[in-house]
Amino acid sequence: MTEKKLEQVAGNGLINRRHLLGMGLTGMGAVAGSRVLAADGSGFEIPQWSRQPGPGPSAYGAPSSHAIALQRSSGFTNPLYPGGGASRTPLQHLQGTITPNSLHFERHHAGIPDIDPAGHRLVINGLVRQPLAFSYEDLLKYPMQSHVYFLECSGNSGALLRGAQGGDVQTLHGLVSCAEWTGIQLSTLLDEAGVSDEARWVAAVGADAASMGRSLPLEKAMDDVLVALFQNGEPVRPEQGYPMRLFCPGWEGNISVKWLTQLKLTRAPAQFRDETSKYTDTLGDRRSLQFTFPMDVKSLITSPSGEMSLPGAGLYKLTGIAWSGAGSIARVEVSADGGRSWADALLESEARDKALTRFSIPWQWDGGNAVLQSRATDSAGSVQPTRDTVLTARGTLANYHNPCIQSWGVNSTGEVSNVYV
Ligand SMILES: Nc1nc2c(c(=O)[nH]1)N[C@H]1C(S)=C(S)[C@@H](COP(=O)(O)O)O[C@H]1N2
Ligand SMILES: [Mo]
Repeated sequence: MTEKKLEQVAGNGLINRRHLLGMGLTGMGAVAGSRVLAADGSGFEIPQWSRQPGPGPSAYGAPSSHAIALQRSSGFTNPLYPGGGASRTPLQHLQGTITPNSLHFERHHAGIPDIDPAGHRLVINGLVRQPLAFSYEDLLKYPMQSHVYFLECSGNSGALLRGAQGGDVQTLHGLVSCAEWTGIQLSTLLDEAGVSDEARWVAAVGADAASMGRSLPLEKAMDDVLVALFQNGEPVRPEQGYPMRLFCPGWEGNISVKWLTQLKLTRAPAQFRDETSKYTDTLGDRRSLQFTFPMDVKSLITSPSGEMSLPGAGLYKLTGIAWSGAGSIARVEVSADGGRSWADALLESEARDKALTRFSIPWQWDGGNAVLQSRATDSAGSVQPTRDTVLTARGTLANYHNPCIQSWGVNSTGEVSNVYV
């Protein structure tokens, strides 16, 4: 077999991304291990499953029994906090950019309410010309828009600020997902109620037992916020806010209030619990920043990633996801030597605003130690920072909004783990 020459573009084995674009990797072992057939086609056998018909159609599909059983993972649940908790998306096993609804991460403050849409109302009141109450049926009659957007909890990746040891990408970073959200532009509903001149904020409240509320600046409410009723084409799942949720693109997950039941126009923020005692950013001098909504530019290598193990030296395809609350992803660079040298990754999905982007790059592992990192740049020109930069800027009391570069160490036995460099 002829060995094609692989062009190294950065230290410790990073290969030109163009090899993923038709320059080919055949004959190189680890990535393409395909068998060559005899010219007459002999050696190709008809498998058992092609010899008789299988079962017929089904009512609601399920993954192949041969595919890996994908599962959300949940952490510690607190008995003093019924229904509170989170589950995380298995990023290490997904490809592309859309999170299947069954695997979208969850974060609940008082569990999932069992809402009958026939009895649910969305009320718009406060500083408006005429208060309105919409039923689910009313809302279905409005024109809708569909957009692919990521959703990320601002607590995602917080464990890295605290120096977490070990962990896979799901545990460390699984509070981010991406879906096509379909709904009504919030501005349409607010215009119908007639917003008064003195209104500046919208207090959004959910119908869960937590009555979780957040204050949304009117400017954002009139811009790109949706009242979302559908998620990847089907009604929003109960976990995601059925029958309707607020969706604030690019902003911390907490403000996308689920099970949305009230929008009250006000002069000032309501100072809800989740914008005073939680979801504020405490600085080194113990002052706290409030209303830090946008999510920063960020990326992660999802494979190989923490707790995986590489079978042996050879050629691998590194892949991961990148996103930014400020726009689209312009560039992702990858390093295999802990940030000393960088190479551009291939962007495998279209550049969409406030959505996940998939990247890849080939890597020739020589069997020695390596530190794999990715660094994203967004359409606004912001570059993903290192952990040291984040810790210097935010201090050690910060819990939320950690966009730092993730480092995956690979040792000579092929074990991959979360490391700090
Ligand atoms: N009513 C209500 N809305 C809520 C929450 C909640 O507990 N109750 N959790 C918030 C938080 S902290 C996040 S990160 C997102 C999570 O959305 P998801 O569960 O659909 O992923 O919803 C937000 N909206
Ligand atoms: Mo969150």
